[in-house]
Amino acid sequence: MSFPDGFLWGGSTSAYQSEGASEEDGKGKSVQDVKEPPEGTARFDICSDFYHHYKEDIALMAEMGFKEYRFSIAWTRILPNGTGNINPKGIKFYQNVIDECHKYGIEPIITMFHFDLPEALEEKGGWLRRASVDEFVNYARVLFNYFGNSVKYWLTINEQNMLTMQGSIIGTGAVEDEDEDVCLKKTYQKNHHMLMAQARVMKMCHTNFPDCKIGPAPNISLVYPVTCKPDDVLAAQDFNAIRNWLYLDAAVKGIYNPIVWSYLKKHNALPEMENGDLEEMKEAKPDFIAFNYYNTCCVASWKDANELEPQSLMQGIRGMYRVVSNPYLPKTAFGWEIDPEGFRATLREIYSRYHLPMMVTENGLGAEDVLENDGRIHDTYRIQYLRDHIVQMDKAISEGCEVMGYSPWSAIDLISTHEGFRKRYGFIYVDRDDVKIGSMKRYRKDSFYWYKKVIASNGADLK
Ligand code: BGP
Repeated sequence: MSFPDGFLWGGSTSAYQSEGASEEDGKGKSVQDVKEPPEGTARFDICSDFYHHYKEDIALMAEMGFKEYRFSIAWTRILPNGTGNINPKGIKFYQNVIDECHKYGIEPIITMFHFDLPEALEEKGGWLRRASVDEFVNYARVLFNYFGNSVKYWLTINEQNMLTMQGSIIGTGAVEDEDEDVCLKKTYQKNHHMLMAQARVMKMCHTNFPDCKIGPAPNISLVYPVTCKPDDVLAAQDFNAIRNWLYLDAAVKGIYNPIVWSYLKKHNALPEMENGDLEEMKEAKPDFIAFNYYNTCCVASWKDANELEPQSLMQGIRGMYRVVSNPYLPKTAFGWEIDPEGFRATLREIYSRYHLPMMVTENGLGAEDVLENDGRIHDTYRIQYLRDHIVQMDKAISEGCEVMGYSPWSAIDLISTHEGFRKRYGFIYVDRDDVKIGSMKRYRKDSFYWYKKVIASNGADLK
């Protein structure tokens, strides 16, 4: 067992998926509040009602022995219109949450932005406008001013790569245009603004709050070639660059990944930049790399493609690669491949590319858990999933990877990005479903008791 002393065991949530109270105490609307959820899935207005249950929920996290709790701040609770007036009740709420964590010795780890752009900004054009850089920097300044002295760990943007590659599924505004190349350009223009915003915020953090640590939080997972045919290997390198390295090369080294750059250039889709942008990106340095990991993916060269058109950058790019399923991996009930060894491979790869400490900010299994009559939830499949991943993380650490913490998704049940409340991830069951708001009572799942032992033994007892 190789987990270092002080290893940050904990769990994650995001504001828009857990808090609810979407119109309470002066909160403004975010893009998540106005989107139409897929049929049969819950709206994001009540969620797990963490807003009213945070004391109880954090007490349960403390009972599990959490060393950290990673949560996000809703931009619209702090600045209801995205810019302008600060909402004192929003500040108060998050100060209460932070204080409650400290009460139990839990380190709060805050994501500044987790998929919930203020609708007022989206209406003006959102991240497509250069002004979005200043808007995010302004919001981050408010967060540092109020919470910079009580929160040590900060994450800038959750899964910027997923926002870029599948914004329409997440509900954060897909770009639309009849011309595919124009769509591509707009997509990467937004991405450039996020990269610039992140760079400035990392710099601001280090200048003004030298005791704080900050990093990006993309979703990183290795892309495998479907065979050892050189064309498949090149296809895997292409998708690795587009899915993963673009985001970390920019955040850590301040450079644009050359494979992505040449692909954008070929399609006349290079983002517009201002003088000094690339220099600013180079000046900003993260203290660690936070990343979310669920599964690897597998690609084949486009040359062997059949007629199927990829629908998104996540499925493939005509002429380059297409995503295929991996015949060696089992799947969850929701069809997600399960690949613990891929987790280890991903940790190794990130560490050998960037040599920065890593923080795992999401990893977990979504399932339709059943609350038994005796109030128990036997989520053995989740225990199995987490155990297998922890074993591989342990190996990666013993092979020299620096890992600071592990924060599974999710600390408590919450609403999935697009598959509703029935797709549960938590250690703590919340009594509601997609149609009916139940008692909202909290129940400890079997994984709750299991994870408690894992934390108490610093990862030694995984039984
Ligand atoms: C990540 C997001 C989370 C979370 C998780 C599980 O991409 O950061 O917000 O939702 O995935 O995904 P899903 O909810 O689609 O099952």
